[in-house]
Amino acid sequence: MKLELISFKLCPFVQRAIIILKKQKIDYDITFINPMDPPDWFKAISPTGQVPLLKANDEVIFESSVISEFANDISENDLHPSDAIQKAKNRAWIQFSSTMFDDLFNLVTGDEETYAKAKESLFAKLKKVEAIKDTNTFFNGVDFAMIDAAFAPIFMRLSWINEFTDNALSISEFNNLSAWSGAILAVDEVQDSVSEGIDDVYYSNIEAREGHLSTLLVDE
Ligand SMILES: N[C@@H](CCC(=O)N[C@@H](CS)C(=O)NCC(=O)O)C(=O)O
Repeated sequence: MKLELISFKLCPFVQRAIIILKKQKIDYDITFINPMDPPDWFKAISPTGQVPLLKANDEVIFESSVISEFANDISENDLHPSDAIQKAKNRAWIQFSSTMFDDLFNLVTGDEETYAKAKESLFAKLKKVEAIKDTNTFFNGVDFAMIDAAFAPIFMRLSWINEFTDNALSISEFNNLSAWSGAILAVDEVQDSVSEGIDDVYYSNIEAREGHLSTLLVDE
């Protein structure tokens, strides 16, 4: 099957799909576009106008969670737990985590009030995840799973922001999440899921947005 992932370098949803494709050792081509100024061919095939979009032969698959599930479905190794209840719980927490991207967007772009509300919202969610996460390396134990890929872009962006500021969004109060974040960010496929220098692009993006977060940046 010929696979082409239509992508945008800074997109956390693209990153989730890339991690699964890499973890499953699936061959694919990657094409970068700017979804804010998409080419006509993309507009013609994308129902939502959003990336990621996966072209599988002549078929179009959209929505990052569906692309990730598809990549898992066509692989021998299942990155979900086999137990139906555990799998459902993993999927539920993946969906729960997706709302954190709205918080991250508001944290990067918002004025002081929006930033404060977004931080409160994000940390209330992290607290809930901390309460159900145990001391296992990954979410389900020693093996990296779909849910670990789903959280990777969140932890990566939090670690960038903490590095760029005086730990403005430190998660050190959450012991289980801190350890889990460290384990996820050390995985090769997670590190390889972003282009080199993307952290600098993220820094520049924070500066360019001129939100409250840009006032917290410390010179590198
Ligand atoms: N629910 C979508 C969200 C994807 C998304 O928001 N992608 C952004 C880039 S990170 C995008 O394409 N934005 C352009 C737009 O919304 O017009 C998914 O999970 O694939």
